[in-house]
Amino acid sequence: MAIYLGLDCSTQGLSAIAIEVDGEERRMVFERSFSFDETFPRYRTSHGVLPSDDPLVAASSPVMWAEALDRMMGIVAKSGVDLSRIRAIAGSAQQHGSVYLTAQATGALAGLDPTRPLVDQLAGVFARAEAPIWMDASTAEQCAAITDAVGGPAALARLTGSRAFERFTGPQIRKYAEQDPAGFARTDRVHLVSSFLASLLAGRHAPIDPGDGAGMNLMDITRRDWAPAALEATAPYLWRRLPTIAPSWSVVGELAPYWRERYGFSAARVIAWSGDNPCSLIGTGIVTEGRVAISLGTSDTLFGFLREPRIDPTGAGHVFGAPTGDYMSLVCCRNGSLARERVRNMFDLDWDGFSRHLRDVPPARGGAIMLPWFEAEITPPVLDPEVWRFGLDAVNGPANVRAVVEAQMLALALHSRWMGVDVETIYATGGAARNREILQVMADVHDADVYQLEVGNSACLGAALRAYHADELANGRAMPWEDVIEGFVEPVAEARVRPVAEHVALYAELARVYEACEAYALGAGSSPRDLLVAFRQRHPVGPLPERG
Ligand code: XUL
Repeated sequence: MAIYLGLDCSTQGLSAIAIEVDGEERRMVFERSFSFDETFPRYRTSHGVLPSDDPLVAASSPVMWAEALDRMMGIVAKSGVDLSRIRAIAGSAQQHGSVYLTAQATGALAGLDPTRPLVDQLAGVFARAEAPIWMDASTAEQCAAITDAVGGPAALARLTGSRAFERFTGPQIRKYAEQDPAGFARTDRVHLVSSFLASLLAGRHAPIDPGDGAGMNLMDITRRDWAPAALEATAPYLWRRLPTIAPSWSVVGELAPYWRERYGFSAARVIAWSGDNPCSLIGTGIVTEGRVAISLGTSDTLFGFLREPRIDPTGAGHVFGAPTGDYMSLVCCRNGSLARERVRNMFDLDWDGFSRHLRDVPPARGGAIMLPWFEAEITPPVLDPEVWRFGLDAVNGPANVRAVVEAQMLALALHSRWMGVDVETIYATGGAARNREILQVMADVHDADVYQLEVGNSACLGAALRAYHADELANGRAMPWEDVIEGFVEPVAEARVRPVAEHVALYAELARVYEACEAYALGAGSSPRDLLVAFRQRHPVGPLPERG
């Protein structure tokens, strides 16, 4: 019976899932996660991010990711999973983050010594000690310069699938090349987090897949290859510093001797890694059009499957490659789990208390709106973080808890309209998808049935499923994706959350108030006061519990 291993290097930690497949019989045989902050305190990360004086800057440590990979492979080796049956390994990683390697990296990757820990062998490999990550918002200037050079936001979006975004790798590379030309001159290869970790496993430079490549503002979205105009607009001689782009199912090579000799793994195939959202697409079973998933993780994302690329005319969303060879649409809100956590902590709650507060307050109560921009926001674009409250004070715990969740759901709904999907079913994934009260708000705002999936970490599961698919393909068996995912991405039937008609109607009205508040806060609309007052007149406010 074959076993496939999926790894997921997220913002806050590393996970592994092993699945076993024997024809119709399929099951998960191993699942483990650890957080970077707790496991590797010496890197001084908070939620996986290095300390920074500039609130717009967010970076992490590529050495820490390497150490985490080494640790996890050691855990898998001792877990009792039969290593000789692991046929292929694929991975998922937070998108957009970049790792800058020197020319020494090629030799170091090829010559990893199994008798010494991985990180001890990476001295001299990094041209830059830190890796900017997707939470970075410090490249507005570089975004503007790249946009100009390519012919405007619409031209860049048509070419690469997105207008310029601060967190995307191209603007990050341009900033590095401008601010540290010596460091950039030392840079022989710029990897994404995904291709960097795949390179460590295979002992050679791995390609970037079109799922993650599309998050760079550098890849031609229709040709699935580097876009020369975007490369030129970004940094000198960039073409020779980038890995190749290859299909998501590419076999990078065999697991390097380091892993086999140090831990006893067999010569499993290493499959190209992809981004966490493209992997989640597979791990939530979205391999056809018309369904969407919402991932409530460090970031909140909403994504769906596309046969052809479709560009968001409002400039908020993205088109990425899908690991099936098709496309996916995505919107990403940065103030996801950390914003929920901020509100929870503000009122001294645990997650049960948070849920209780959500239950206590009726939907759309008083038309209250919070814009939870605790940190710079991606969707809508906000570089000066500020939390706005309309018809809401900062002291009532229950009202604030409901307001933060409602705002997050309303923002996802508003900014995903361009996808043109008539959402009937949503697959919910990510840590907060365990919370039924949050899923009820999701169902009511989107007027859709919401399903929780049996496996919570869909990015990691998606990676394991991609390993299975790619291994079969390499053996000459092209499996339909429906067959690949079967038995693994089952929604928990009893966990279906249905929309409540009365709430759906209320949220349709509240969405207009939300939209006006957002436009006002962004300096693009007049005061939402009249709308809010009218909402309150139609829906008089009942008493509010004073808890919190
Ligand atoms: C997607 C995005 C985040 C990261 C981290 O564009 O920036 O979802 O992938 O999860």
